[in-house]
Amino acid sequence: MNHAELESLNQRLAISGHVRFKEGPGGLIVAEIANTHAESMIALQGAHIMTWQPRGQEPVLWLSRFGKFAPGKSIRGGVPICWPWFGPHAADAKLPGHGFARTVMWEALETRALDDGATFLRFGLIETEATRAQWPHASSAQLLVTVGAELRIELLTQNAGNAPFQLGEALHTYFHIHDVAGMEIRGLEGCAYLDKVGEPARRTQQGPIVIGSEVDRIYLDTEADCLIEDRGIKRRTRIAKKNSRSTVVWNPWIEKAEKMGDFGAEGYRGMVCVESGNAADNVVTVQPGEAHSMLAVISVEALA
Ligand code: TA6
Repeated sequence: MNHAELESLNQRLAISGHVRFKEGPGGLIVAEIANTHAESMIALQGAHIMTWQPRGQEPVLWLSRFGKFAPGKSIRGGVPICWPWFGPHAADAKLPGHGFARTVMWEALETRALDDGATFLRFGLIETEATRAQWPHASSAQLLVTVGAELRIELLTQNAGNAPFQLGEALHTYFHIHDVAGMEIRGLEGCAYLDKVGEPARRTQQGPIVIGSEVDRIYLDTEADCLIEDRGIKRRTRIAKKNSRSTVVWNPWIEKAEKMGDFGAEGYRGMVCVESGNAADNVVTVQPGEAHSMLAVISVEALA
């Protein structure tokens, strides 16, 4: 985006005391939000929420210091959008894992200063020949974000065609934690999950999730809130959700993080992914003319 385009974007959508657009890392255009409740940065590429930090709190999202910020490259951390499929493409392994939404350009469609002091932003995925070649359905995707004392993220998919399509999706959220050894995840006790580490297997969660090695699990048929309890900074992060039947929990641990090359040596210790989505058995059929909306609401509270 050239300077004049950035100027026009700010003329249309900047709101003093809430949001302005600027060139961010790697030359990516970002919306910089700063209001009385929180600060946040959202890249237009992928409508990628990179940061969210409520005032007086440590960052809630983890963003790798070793991430590659470049056009077409997925940002390591924050909230990558997995859409219109989750994981490898069901039929064509050459297509990008987790779909294309997180690496293509989205446009800022709307910004609003809310009465409670929060900031609302709406983004739309920009379709191209390349996206239509991967996803030959008449559809649209929008991301509606409210940055306040909570972070509300709604992923809205419309089927504008005359045939149903199967949708896989996830808000692949990376959470900042003090240290993985001092953290538990509650809310998924008793849930069935697909264990993707080693031989794929179906298992049932016994008790809270404690992480001491690679974890890569798709919890199925659950609409439960998840609670990340971080003893290191005495904070509980709550992930509530609507119209999401899968929750993915992931930590790459040492070897996989090293192989990925954008975690840094100790990055895996300071993060965990808890992803609200619809994946595997829970993919969604969107009927012609229908809209499907998945919502995640992230909030933090003191851990007594
Ligand atoms: O959500 C967990 C997962 O599917 C892992 O298997 C791992 O691949 C992770 O996503 C990150 O994928 P990415 O394509 O962003 O490197």
